[in-house]
Amino acid sequence: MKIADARVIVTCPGRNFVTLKIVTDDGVTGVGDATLAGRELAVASYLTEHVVPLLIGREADRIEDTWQYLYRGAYWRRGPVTMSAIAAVDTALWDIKGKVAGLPVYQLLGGRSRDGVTVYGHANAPTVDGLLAELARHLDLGYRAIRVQCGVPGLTDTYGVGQDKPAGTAVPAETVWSSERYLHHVPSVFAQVRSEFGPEVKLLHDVHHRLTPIEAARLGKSLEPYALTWLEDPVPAELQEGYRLIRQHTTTPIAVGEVFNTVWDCQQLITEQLIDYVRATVVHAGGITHLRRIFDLAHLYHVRSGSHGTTTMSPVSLAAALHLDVSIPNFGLQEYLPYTEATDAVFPHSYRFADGCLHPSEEPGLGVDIDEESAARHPYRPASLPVNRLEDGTLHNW
Ligand code: KDG
Ligand code: MG
Repeated sequence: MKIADARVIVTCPGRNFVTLKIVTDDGVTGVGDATLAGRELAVASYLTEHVVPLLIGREADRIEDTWQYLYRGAYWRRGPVTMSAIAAVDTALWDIKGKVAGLPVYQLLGGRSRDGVTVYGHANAPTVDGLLAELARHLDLGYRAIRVQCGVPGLTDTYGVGQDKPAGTAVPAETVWSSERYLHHVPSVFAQVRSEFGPEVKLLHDVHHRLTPIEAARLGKSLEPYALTWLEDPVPAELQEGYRLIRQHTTTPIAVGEVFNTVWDCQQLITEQLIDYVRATVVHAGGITHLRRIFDLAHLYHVRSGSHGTTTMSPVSLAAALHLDVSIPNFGLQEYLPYTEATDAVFPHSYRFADGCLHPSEEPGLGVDIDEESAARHPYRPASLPVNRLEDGTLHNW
C-alpha cells in the first residue's frame, strides 16, 4: 500500500486551519492537522514544497520510518514549523493504519486505559460576577474541570478575556500588561470562586508566560489555599532550570508545554520533576508517534498529560489527541473548547462530549475527516496572535 497522493488544504471557517490529506494507491485516505496559529502558510508551504514530494510512492504503513525520514532527513531539527508538518504526516498515517485494520486508533495504541477523557473548559469574563456566571454555566453543562481567567482592574484586555479575535488582519492586536496589578488581583478571584462553588470542582489558571520565576513562586504560594489543579505557563520555559525556583517555593501544581515541539523541550522539566502536567499536543509536537514518547518519559517521573486543545487547532488534532488520552497510563486532563458550527461542518467527526468527558470515535481510524467542498467555501484570511506590552511600552510575552 503506497502513498499515491498528498494534498494540503487551507481553510478559514472563522479561524485558519491547515490539513494534510494522504491518499493511498488503493484509495484509503488519512488526515492530519498542520495548523500553527498565526504562521499557517509557513507549514502549508513546508509541506507542499518539501514534504509532499517525498511522500509519493512511500509505503503508507511505515509510520516510524517515515517519521525518522522526515525528522533526520531534513538535517534541520525541531522547531514548530518542521514538527507541525511531521505531525500532519504522522497523524494521517495513523488514520490510514486504523482504517486498514478496521480499528479506532486507540486500539492500535494498546486499547482503553479509562472510560472517558476528562476535559476542562474555559470560564472567562472581564468581571468576577461575570466569571461566577460562566463557572455556573460550565458546571450545568457537566464540566468537572474549568480554567478560570478574569479581567484585572486597570488593564483593558487581559489574556483569556475577549481576545478571541476572528481572522482578518495580519497585523497583531496589542494588549497592555502589568504583573503587579495581576498579582494583586488573582488570589482574590480564586477566593471568591472557591467560596461560591466549594472544593470539588477542579480549577485551573493560565498565566500565559507572563511572570518571572520569583513572581510565579509568589503567585503559586498565594493560590495554595484554593487548591488549583494546575497553574499553567507561569514563566516561559526556554530556560527549563528556571522552574527549579518556582518548585522550591510552592506546592501549587505546574503545567507547561503548549509551545513545545519535541521531548527535548521538556526533558529537564520532566526528569527533575519540575512540573506536574505536560501540555504538548499532537499537532505541534510531531504527531501521535512523538507525543507518545513525551508522555512515556513523563510517566517515569510522575508527570501527567494535559494537552493543549483550543480552537486554534483543528478537530483533526482533537480527534487524534483523544485516542492518545484514552490509551496512555498517565493521562491528566484534556483542554476542550467546542468549535463553531462552520468548523464542525468542514471537519465532520464522531467524537462526543458527555458528563464532562470526551469520548473518542469508535470508527476505524481517527473518526474525523475534512469536507473539501465545504473547506473551499472558506478561503484563507491573514491572522496573527496578539502581542503584549508593559505599561511603559516595553514588549512583553503575550
Ligand atoms: O494559539 C495560541 C492559543 O491556543 C493559546 O493562547 C491558548 O494558552 C492557551 C490555552 O491554554 O488554551
Ligand atoms: Mg495556555
